[in-house]
Amino acid sequence: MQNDKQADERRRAVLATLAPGTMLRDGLERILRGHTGGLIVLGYDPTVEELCTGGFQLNVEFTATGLRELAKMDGAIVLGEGDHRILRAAVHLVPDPGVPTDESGTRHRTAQRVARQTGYPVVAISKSMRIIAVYLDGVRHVLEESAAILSKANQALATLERYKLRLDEVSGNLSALEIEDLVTVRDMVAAVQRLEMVRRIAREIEGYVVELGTDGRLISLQLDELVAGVEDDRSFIVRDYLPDALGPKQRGFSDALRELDDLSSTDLLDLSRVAGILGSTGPEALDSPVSPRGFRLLARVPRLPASIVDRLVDHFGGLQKLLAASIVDLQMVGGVGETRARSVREGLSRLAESSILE
Ligand code: 3AT
Ligand code: 3AT
Ligand code: MN
Repeated sequence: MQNDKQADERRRAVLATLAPGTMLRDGLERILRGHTGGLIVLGYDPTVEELCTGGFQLNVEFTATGLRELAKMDGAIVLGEGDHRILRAAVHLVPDPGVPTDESGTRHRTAQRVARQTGYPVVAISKSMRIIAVYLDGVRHVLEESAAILSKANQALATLERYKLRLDEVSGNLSALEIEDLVTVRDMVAAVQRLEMVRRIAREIEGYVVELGTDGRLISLQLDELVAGVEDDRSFIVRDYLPDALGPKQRGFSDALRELDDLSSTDLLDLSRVAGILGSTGPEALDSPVSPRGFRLLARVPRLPASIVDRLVDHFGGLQKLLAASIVDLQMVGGVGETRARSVREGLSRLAESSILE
């Protein structure tokens, strides 16, 4: 799971350097339109040097037009890592023939082998199929046209919107139950589950945004708006309900968040599994009553700094006590003067009024 995540991060980082709007992508598109094909290694070190035979040593600044001109020659182009300086052109690459490849054409076989052998990404632009592909540790990833990615991204955004509506419902319901002190593990876990589902689809859309580069700006704006506060709410809810000390291993707050992250999509649908991560196990765990500490609702009180929220929760120990606290009680907490006490009191009362159970 952790390895999957690292591979995914790396894939995104590489795709970002190849996304529309970058000079590199501009160069690749020019080669594609020029129908010459191309083979480009995105990094140079002694391992790459050993695979290079023939060609020309250049070491010149990268330009998209330069890249396209050089691709008219047979052979491969080698760019520096990061700055993409054009180091060598028209080289014949001779990777170890023992490195496995499932491609058939010589350009693509070479690209896959060089990527596996050197660890650098290698781009192959096919002359016959008119496709740009990047090999990352031997895995082929086709750079699709923005229109195709956009349509997938829009579909995912529509799903996200539906998920978000459902999340707002579940989370509003939880707030109302919290105020009445009627929460069961099931209600709390349902909100955590929905938050996690929204995060996951959002993460998928972030991937499209990376691949879209400058073409993904509108998608990115819509995404930001839909997921505003979701990340925070997820950690507030865990801080609200995670029992203080969880067994001898002292599983803490960040362990719980990571375990939620690592849940498979099937396990995420199982409320008992999610409840387990939040410290409720046993046959009737889902129906047992629980009370929040108050982090999530206090975060909805305007202009209240996180440090004060922490102190308030520390002092009162739970949401019910906070709701019952008078302005004088609130002022007992360090850093809370009369004005702030009043605004906390009013903020909480407003929340209580607005979330009366339907
Ligand atoms: P042309 O004059 O362009 O025909 P060339 O020496 O410039 O020949 P290219 O690099 O254009 O050669 O390669 C043309 C094709 O030759 C590409 C590939 O299908 C085939 N080819 C080249 N090297 C090998 C090889 N080692 N094994 C099998 N096929 C090869
Ligand atoms: P296309 O889809 O036809 O573009 P391919 O994988 O079928 O790619 P080819 O065998 O047709 O590849 O070879 C096309 C060119 O790829 C020929 C040469 O300029 C380049 N090429 C192939 N192998 C190497 C290599 N080992 N080093 C440098 N350039 C190579
Ligand atoms: Mn070919």
